[in-house]
Amino acid sequence: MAPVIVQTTPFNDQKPGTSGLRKKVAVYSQPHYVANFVQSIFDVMDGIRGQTVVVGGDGRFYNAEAIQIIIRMAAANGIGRLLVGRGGILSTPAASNVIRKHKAFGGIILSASHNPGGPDGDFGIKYNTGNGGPAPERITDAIHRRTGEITEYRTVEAPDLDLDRLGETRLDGMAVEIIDPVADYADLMESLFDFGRIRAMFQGGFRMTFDALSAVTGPYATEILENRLGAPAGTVLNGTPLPDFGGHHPDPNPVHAHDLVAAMTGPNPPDFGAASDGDGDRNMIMGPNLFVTPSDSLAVLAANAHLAPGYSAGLKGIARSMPTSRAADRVAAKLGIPGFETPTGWKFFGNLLDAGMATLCGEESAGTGSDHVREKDGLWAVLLWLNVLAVRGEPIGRIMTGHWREYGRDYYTRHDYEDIDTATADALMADLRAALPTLPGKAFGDTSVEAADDFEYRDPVDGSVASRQGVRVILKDGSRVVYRLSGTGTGGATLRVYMERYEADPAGQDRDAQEALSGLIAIADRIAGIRSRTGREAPSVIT
Ligand code: G16
Repeated sequence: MAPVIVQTTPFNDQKPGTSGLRKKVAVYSQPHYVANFVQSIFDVMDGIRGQTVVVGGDGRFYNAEAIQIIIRMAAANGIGRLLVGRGGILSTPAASNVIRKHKAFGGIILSASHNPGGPDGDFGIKYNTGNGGPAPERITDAIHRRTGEITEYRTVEAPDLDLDRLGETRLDGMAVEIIDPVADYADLMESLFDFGRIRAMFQGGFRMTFDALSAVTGPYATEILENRLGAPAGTVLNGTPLPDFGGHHPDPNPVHAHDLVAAMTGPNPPDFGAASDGDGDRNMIMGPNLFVTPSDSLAVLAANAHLAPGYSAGLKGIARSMPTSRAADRVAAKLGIPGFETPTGWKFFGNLLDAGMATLCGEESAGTGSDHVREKDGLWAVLLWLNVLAVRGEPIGRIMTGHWREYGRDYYTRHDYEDIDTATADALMADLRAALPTLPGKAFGDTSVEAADDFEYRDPVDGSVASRQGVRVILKDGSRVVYRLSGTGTGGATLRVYMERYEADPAGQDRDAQEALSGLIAIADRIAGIRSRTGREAPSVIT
């Protein structure tokens, strides 16, 4: 079968964002759109010929079509062996694990993560390198440059492969192996956590609800929680992955995970509640009538990780993205280990994990993970929580208040203004940046600005610099406001405003976060003029 060379012309919108190239399905399904991007990956990744590559996606609408295009192109581009998740499905952390376990050259992951799916929803493709993690910016920049020059791509003429049958076939000179998407991942989890103890906790009547939001984690959660850990059938809600996520917005937050929130705030709530997102890398943690912020979750998990067998030797360091609250820094300080502050995007953790400088990483955007893979990992976070709960034998609410009493509480909230006019959002950020030198000393009520900057990160391992990563305003009392535009949306712009205030006094630690932060929320609006510029009276989503 000779490769077919197809002539093409560049698309001018193939610049990867925070995590790969995310676009509406209508954009992705244009002729040559997937092929141009994938050929650009193959062109840029020197040495990929003859190697093993992993392919899988979150199963959303257009996954099946895109994966067949990629398989044919992989054969034409001389890939030696392609590992494909059964049905074309692999959760993002499972794909990271497969890349590492099989020492693959890299992987192509089809996912738009927490973005909505279906014909009118979003689709995405990203490239992960041999360490299992998202490609760093120098590679995504090179891929983007290539998309602007491309004139042809290579494919083979062949019928669609049957992706539902496990085992090996050949396409042209390339071996294609269809692998079980769940087994390796479930084994990895079993190697990190005390399944015996968690099983005993379930046997003792512990109840939990896991909402898979009709997305990719359903089969993983059912296998691990119900089959291996003995949680009763029905523990996993919405456990069948559907191409349109059954109409769910697969973003695990208090707004979109409504079935979970209803269960956890209704009569006789379970002891523990959790949800994951479209591709299985995010997590949401709840207790009865309690939402644990991702920032707090990272801090509590860091303080208790040694209770799980995989982390009993202790942590080497803790890394968090800049907008994530500083709660984890307090734990790092107490443990006497380094704490790192990186830009938003899991790709920035890769070097720290590879160099053995950090063990746990987390982001306010519902991502937590460790050095077991190179992606954030929703079910991993849930299992570490279960391990901690099983060993400590205390309700989650008590663990949270105990943590705040010991370390103080970082009240935290994120306000998202979704789908605002791009020009308005860009102007708001440009004016904020321009105002940075004038902000220090400026008074707001009984406080004033201590410092303000645009976050810049120098990677301590390779020295690469990422600038313009978000505007930070620190007030005299240490409170902080961060402004940045989302890099994962596909329509208009999303302004994210992150606010936090530290409360050391135990008497003040049990308030509602929105109420405790109301003064800071008002200051954040005054500094940036959010309401007057966007015309929005309130954020679209509050987490
Ligand atoms: C992606 C990245 C995360 C990042 C998040 C937020 O998450 O993988 O590391 O924190 O985007 O992005 P933004 O604030 O730019 O929208 P996911 O789960 O969408 O892959």
